[in-house]
Amino acid sequence: MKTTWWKESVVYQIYPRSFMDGNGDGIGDLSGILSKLDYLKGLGVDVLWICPIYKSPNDDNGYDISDYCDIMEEFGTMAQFDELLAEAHKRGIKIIMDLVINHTSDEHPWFVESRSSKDNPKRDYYIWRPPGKTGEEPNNWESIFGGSAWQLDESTGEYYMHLFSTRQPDLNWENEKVRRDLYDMINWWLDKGIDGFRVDAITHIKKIQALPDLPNPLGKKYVTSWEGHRNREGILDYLRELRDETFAKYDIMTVGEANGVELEQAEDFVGEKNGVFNMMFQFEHMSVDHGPGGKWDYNPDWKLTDLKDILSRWQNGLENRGWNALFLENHDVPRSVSRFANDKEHHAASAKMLATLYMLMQGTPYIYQGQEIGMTNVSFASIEDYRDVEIMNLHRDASAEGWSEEKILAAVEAQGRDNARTPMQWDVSANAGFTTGTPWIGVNPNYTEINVQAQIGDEDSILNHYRRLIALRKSYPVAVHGSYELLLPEDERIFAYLRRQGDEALLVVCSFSELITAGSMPEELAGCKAQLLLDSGNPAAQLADTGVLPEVLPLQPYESRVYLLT
Ligand code: TEU
Ligand code: CA
Repeated sequence: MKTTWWKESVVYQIYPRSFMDGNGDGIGDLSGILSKLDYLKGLGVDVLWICPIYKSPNDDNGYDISDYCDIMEEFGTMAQFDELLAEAHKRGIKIIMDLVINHTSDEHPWFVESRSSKDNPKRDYYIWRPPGKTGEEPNNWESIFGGSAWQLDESTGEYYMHLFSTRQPDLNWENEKVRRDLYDMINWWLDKGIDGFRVDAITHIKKIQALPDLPNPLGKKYVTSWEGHRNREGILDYLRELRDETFAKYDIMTVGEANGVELEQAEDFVGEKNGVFNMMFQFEHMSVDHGPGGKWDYNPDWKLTDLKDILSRWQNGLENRGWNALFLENHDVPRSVSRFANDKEHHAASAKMLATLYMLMQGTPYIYQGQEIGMTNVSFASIEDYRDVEIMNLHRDASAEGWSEEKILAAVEAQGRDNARTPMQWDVSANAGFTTGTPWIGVNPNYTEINVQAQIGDEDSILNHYRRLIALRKSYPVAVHGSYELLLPEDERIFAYLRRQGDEALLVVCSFSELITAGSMPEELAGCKAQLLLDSGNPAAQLADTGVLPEVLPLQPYESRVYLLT
C-alpha cells in the first residue's frame, strides 16, 4: 500500500563523521548517534537521513564504498546499526540511508577483480578504455573534483573512468549484471526494515556511449563534462528499472540527488503518477551566489530576486504534479547563515529567518546537522587544516594555475565543503562536546557561543525556533499542503509568500535587510484578520499584534513573521 507520510515529515540529515563521537577516537560514530536520539526526538523530526556508513577507505568520507553490506569500522558494527534502527523506530523516527551507486571505492572487491586483468569476468563492471595514440586519456572530460575523469591503471595499461575522485571508479550501468547486483543489495537493506534512501549522484549513471571529446573553445587540458554524463538520454530506462525492481515494492521514501534536472523534466523524476523518486533535490538555488567563474568564484552581491525566482518556479512548477525536497544546507555546501544572511551582527535573527523562509514552503524540509543552532562557516588558518578531497584537488589545480595561497583560502572559506563538516557543537566543554579525543577536523572556535546546550533552555533561541516551525507544520495542514504564491516579487529586501488551502492562509514575511525595513503588504491583504503565529523574537511585533494585518509591517533586520489569515 502506497502512503505519503513523507509529505508530512521533517527530515534531519546526519553527517556521521562529524555528529557525535561515542568512543573518544575523534570520529563521530553510530553509538554517538544513538546517544542523541532523544535530542532529535525533542527537536520533533520524523526521519533521519544518515550519510554513508558503509565500509569505506574514506577517500571521500564514505562516498567511496568498499562493502555495501557492512559498516565502516570507525563507525561501529552492524549490530549497532540494528540497535540504532530499532531505537529510532521505538521513538517513531524513521531512518533513510545514503545510496551511492554511481561508483564504488577502488577497494571494492568488484573493482579489485575488475582491474586484475582485461579478461576478468568483472572487467566490464567498470568503464575501461585504452589510451589514445600518445598514451593520453581516452577523452578530455574533467572530473567533478578537478583533473581528468580518467586514471591510468599501470597493470593492464588501460584507463578507468572516475567522475569523482580517482578512488571512486564509476560503475558501468550498461552491464545488466551490475544492475542486478545493485538491486539485490538495495533489497537486502530494505528487507532489513530501513525506511528509504537518499540516492547519491544518480543523474550521472548514464554516460553518452561514444564517450566523445567535448568542445574545448578555451583550449583547456580537461573540460567540464556535464554534457557527457549528466541526465543523458536513456537514463530513465535505468531509473524506472531501479524503481520497479526495488523501491516500488516497499512503503518507503526516496529522494534523488538530481543535479542537472530542470523543472521542465521534473515530472519524469518525481511526478505523482510515473516518477521514479518521491522527491528530489534540485540545486539551482545553490548557485545563486556563484560568479561567472563558477562555484569557487563567490559573489557576495547575489540578488534576492534571483533566489525568489528559482524557489518560486519550483514551488509553482511542482504543485499538484510532484513534490519538493526543501533545503538550504547539506554536507556539500557552505552554512546558510554565513552565505545568505549575516552570521555576525544579526546571527540569531538571520538563522531564524532562513529557517522560516524555507521550512514553510510546499515540500518536505531537510535540516542539516548544526543548522538548527545556526552553525556558521569556518575559517581555518591554513590549507593543511582542511580535509575534503575536493578542496585538496582545488589546491593542487589552482596552485598550478598560479592562484596565490590567499586566493585559494578565500575561495575555500566561502564555498568549501568542509564548512559544513566541522564537528557538531553540543556544549562549551572541550571540542564542543563532540569528542573527548582529538577531532578528525578542527572544531569551529565559535562553539563557546553557538552550541546546543546554550540554546536548548532558551525560549528565544534558534533551536527553539526550529522546534516551533516543526510544530507549526504539524498543526496547520496548510503549511504542508497549501498552494504557494509569491508576494512582492520585485522587492530586493523582503521575501514574502502566501500559502493557501480552503479558507486558511499563511503569510510568511522574511527580511533580508540589515536595516529596519517597511514591508508594504499587498492591498488585498491589508486589513485581513491576522493572527501572529510565529515571529523571530521581536517584542514590538507581538505588541503590535492587533488581530488585523497592518498595511505596513516595520521589520527589524532579518526579522521574519508568520501570520494566519482567516
Ligand atoms: O554529490 C554529488 C555532486 O554532484 C555534487 O553535489 C558534488 O559533491 C559537489 O558539486 C562538489 O562540491 C554527492 C555527495 O553528496 C558528495 O558528498 C559526494 O562527494 C559525491 O556525491 C560523490 O559520491
Ligand atoms: Ca568514534
